[in-house]
Amino acid sequence: MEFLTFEAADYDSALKEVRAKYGTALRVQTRKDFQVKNGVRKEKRCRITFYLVDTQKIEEPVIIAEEKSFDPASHLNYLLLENAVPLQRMEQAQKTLLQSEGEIDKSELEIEFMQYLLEGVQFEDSVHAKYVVFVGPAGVGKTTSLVKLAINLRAKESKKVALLSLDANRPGAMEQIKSFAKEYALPLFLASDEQSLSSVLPDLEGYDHILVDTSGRSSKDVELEESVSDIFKVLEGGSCEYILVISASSKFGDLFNHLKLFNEYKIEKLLATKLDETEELGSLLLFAKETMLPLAFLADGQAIPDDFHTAGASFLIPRLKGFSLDLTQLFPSV
Ligand SMILES: Nc1nc2c(ncn2[C@@H]2O[C@H](COP(=O)(O)OP(=O)(O)O)[C@@H](O)[C@H]2O)c(=O)[nH]1
Ligand SMILES: [Mg+2]
Repeated sequence: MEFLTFEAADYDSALKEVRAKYGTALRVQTRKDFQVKNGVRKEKRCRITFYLVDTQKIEEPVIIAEEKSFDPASHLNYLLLENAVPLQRMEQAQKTLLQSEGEIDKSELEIEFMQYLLEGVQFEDSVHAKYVVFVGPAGVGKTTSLVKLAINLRAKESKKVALLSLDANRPGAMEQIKSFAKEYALPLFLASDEQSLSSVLPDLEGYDHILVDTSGRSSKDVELEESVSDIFKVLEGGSCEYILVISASSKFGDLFNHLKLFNEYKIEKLLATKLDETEELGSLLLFAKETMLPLAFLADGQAIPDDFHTAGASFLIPRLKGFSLDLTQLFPSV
């Protein structure tokens, strides 16, 4: 690179003249302002040092698009849709989030929306009772999640864990849990009525946790489940907690229906499955918030035991959609 110098009465004229001679592809490196004597008068001068730039490498000027004025209502609508906030709650969300007087910018609105979804959602990351009963609709992922939880409790908390299946009569169900028990070396006990349960109870004494698998229930087969209810009465003599297993991709209204199917039990917490099948967390989060049932565990795939996590904001927040904020930055360790 070659440096050239040029001198003129002032900086502006020096620049103007070198530009006239060399074009605009030049960069001024230094500028020196000084005075020279011209007879009795002193004259101002300016000397610049400059170099010519390779015009081929000159970057295209960046045209900064004029930023459109921010419209909170339409951005909020976008966030509500992206996260599938149920229609029944849209108006409430709009009222809550757009009421503040004064300007709100995009980041503030996004933070407030995130708080709206998460505030009030409780998390609980373990089980406390001896008998942990998994209930929920058929096919939601009860058996798979129960095996994942058993492996986790054994590996991470060094608990002595056994499985108890009350789903012994349904074709296919028995083979499924037997093969899981064998593959992951988990002790398995079976009971189909009050009597058979009473006979296995003494064998269950030495375990910290017995994870109880049940058959799914739909609104049609409540009566079929009467015998299982009797079994639960026996279990409730010991310490017993119920976990409702729900699918993250279920509709908001259906989640409440699923809870209703088990309303004779005191559901204490939630396990949400199939987070890999949906990117929309609105229904799940609002359901957890409104029922005040803590989210305990999350499953995001079929792999046993890997696709299983204790529930927490650090898992859920980065999965929210439509944000211009980088949500992973809120939880740098994730
Ligand atoms: N994609 C996905 N599939 C799952 C998940 N959890 C369970 N499954 C699958 O859902 C199906 C039903 O699971 P299962 O545990 O038998 O459900 P159950 O009838 O409630 O006991 C099986 O094919 C599981 O592998 C999950 O988190 N994600
Ligand atoms: Mg099952």
